Parts: sequence; C-alpha cells; structure tokens
Amino acid sequence: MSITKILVLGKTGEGKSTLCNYILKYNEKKCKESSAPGLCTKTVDGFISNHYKDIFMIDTPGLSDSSGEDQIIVDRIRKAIKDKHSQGIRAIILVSNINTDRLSFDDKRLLLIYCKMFPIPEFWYHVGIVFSKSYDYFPEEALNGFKSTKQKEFLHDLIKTIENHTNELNKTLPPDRQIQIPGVIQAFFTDCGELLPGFNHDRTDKEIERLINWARGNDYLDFSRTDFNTDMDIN
Ligand SMILES: Nc1nc2c(ncn2[C@@H]2O[C@H](COP(=O)(O)OP(=O)(O)OP(=O)(O)O)[C@@H](O)[C@H]2O)c(=O)[nH]1
Ligand SMILES: [Mg+2]
Repeated sequence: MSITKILVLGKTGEGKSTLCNYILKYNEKKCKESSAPGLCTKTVDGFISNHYKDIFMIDTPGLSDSSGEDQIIVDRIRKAIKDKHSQGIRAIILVSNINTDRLSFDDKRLLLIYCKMFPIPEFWYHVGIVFSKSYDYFPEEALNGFKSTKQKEFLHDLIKTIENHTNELNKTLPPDRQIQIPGVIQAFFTDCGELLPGFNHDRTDKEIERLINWARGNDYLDFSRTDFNTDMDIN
C-alpha cells in the first residue's frame, strides 16, 4: 500500500490540528488544539492515520501577521519537508475558516508566501482548500449558500491572487520551471469540532472521504528537486 502524505497549511487558529486529529482518529489527540489566542502548534509533526492506514497527516504551525514569527515558521516547515517528507506528499491542504467572508489582506500575503515557498511548477495542482467550521448545525440551504459564495468569490479571488503572484515569479524563472495555475481548486467543507448533542458528523465524513480519495489520486510531488532547496526570504 502506498502512503499518501497530506501537508496541512494555513493561518493560526483556523483548524489545521483539529482537521489532522479528525483524520488521524486516535483516542488521544496527536496534534495539540487550542482556542486560546496565539500560535498553538509550534512544530511540524506527522502521523499515520489510525483509520485510513495509508494516510499520513503533516500538521504545521500557523502563520500569523501579528506573531512576527512567520520567517521562522516558514523555515521550519521547509526544513521538515526537506529532511523528512521530500517524497510522499500528494496533497497540500490550506485550511480556512468558512465564517470569514472574503479573502483578506493577510490571506493574500500568505498566498504570496506559499508561492515563494513552493516554486514547483505543478504545486498548485496538488492544493485543496478545507473550509473549516462549516458547522453541523448549519441547515443544508445555508451551507449551500456558503458553498456557492466561496466558489464564486473566495476561490475566484484566490486563484486570481496566485496568478498575479506567479506571473511575477515566472518572469524570473526559465521556461521549464514556470509555475502552472489550475482553473479550479478543490474545496471541502468540514466541521471537525466536538459533536454537539443532536447532531452528527455525516456531512463532514463524506467530505473527508472525498478529500482522501482526491489526495490518493494525485501524483507525488518531488520536494528533493533543486528549485525547492534554495533559501527563501518571505519579504
Ligand atoms: N466546531 C469546530 N471547531 C473547530 C473546527 N476547526 C477548529 N476548531 C476549533 O478552533 C480552535 C483552533 O483550532 P486548531 O486546530 O488548534 O487551529 P490551528 O490551525 O491548528 O492553530 P495553530 O496551531 O495555532 O496554527 C480550536 O478550539 C478548535 O476546537 C471545526 O471544524 N469545527
Ligand atoms: Mg495547530
């Protein structure tokens, strides 16, 4: 059985560790979660799922405008990938809270960082978005409304933003290393929080199955290549 590694990235507090724990399905939580302000996860940690035996989740510290630690975190994530996960990553998940309306200035800043962090031509074809906190108690119609707004506005803006960033980067890259941007980015809507009385995680479980099947179907990204191995300044 080939292992599918999923790298989870995003802003602090959006639900990266909670998503990892949900997929890992151990009795005790492997990844620390917290609702307290400030960065919770400090290190890059990977675990094989106790349920999906071929799925390996890589949780990362969140980026944050206000922490002043983004460069350290970016270096830490890149080092962990180079040292431990240069082979085996099939999917990258960006976690974003569904309850924030638009792509913020900080989201755009983060997308630029990811573009610089991963100057790999096919990188963005391996990226999906998890809209966390798509609460179980949202009625179906409300969730459908969210989904359509996210597709029409958020994901549209996100692709445009990556396009703008990569157009700049591509000017500095030779033809065979030009970054490619997909027309569509996969989106998944999950509530991985504690179950409230009277609700179930059926909707989330279907989305997680879809996410995992999508990840399994991807090729491996090769992070041992030289274009990933140069130092990177986020500014
Ligand atoms: N109900 C619900 N709560 C969530 C969900 N995702 C995250 N949370 C809550 O949001 C808070 C932050 O979640 P974390 O998983 O620690 O966030 P993180 O992205 O790992 O944060 P950092 O480690 O600081 O980068 C915790 O209190 C979680 O319980 C979700 O899908 N549903
Ligand atoms: Mg975390």
